[in-house]
Amino acid sequence: MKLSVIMPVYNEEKTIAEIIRRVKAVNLKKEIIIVEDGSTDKTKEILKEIIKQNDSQNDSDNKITIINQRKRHGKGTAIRRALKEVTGDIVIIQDADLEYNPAEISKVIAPIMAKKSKVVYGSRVKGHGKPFSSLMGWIYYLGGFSLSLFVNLLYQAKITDEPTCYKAFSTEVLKNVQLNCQNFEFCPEVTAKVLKKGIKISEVPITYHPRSLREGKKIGLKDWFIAVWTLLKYRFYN
Ligand SMILES: Nc1nc2c(ncn2[C@@H]2O[C@H](COP(=O)(O)OP(=O)(O)OP(=O)(O)O)[C@@H](O)[C@H]2O)c(=O)[nH]1
Ligand SMILES: [Mg+2]
Repeated sequence: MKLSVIMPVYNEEKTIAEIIRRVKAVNLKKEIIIVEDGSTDKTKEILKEIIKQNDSQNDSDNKITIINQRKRHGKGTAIRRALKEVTGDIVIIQDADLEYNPAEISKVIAPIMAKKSKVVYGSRVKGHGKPFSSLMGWIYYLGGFSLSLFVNLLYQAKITDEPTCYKAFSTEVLKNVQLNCQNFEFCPEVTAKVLKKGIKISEVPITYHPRSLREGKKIGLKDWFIAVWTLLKYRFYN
């Protein structure tokens, strides 16, 4: 089975080369689809260099496609754009920072490979057992915890980590979800629509190394409210 790794990228000059190296190191046949949105730092130049090197290596197990958009359109738009290029059997979302560990991708997609699940989320809650050391870490933890609770109440689900980045899907399922998201509401929208189709979301424990807003995190409080609204909207309308 082939894996498609979708990587949305905006201003990640510090981590983009390392995250691509780590994803390539995963021992699976895969394609990496990167959507970069007019970054204002050196991300674009670094990506150009990476694609040059990758093309010269002619590594058919690690095909990299880079889509450069002129303007910032948001993580959700980037994922929807990348989906048009997907040729693999399984899709996973991989952020371009180092918060999630690509060495755990095989573990996350294993239930899909084994045809036991169609959708699997990597759960930081199951992986950690306890929240993080900083105040900011706690705030983000509680934000995520409350969204998971809300999903379980509204959609009769049983998940522990709704806003996790590591969301893996059988391609056929993801391509059949009609997505409208532009920004970080990709997570609540896809969760809502998968559950509404009656598809079970399985979870696998994963580790997490959170970064701060100062270190480049772009999601914020506003996105929590948008997530709540998105979950309500898709529960009661369309
Ligand atoms: N192409 C694109 N990527 C974006 C945009 N905004 C954020 N990203 C990328 O989306 C990923 C997630 O952003 P983060 O700021 O790390 O947010 P997070 O808290 O990890 O968010 P989630 O994992 O989405 O819950 C990173 O790889 C960002 O570079 C955007 O406007 N366009
Ligand atoms: Mg992140």
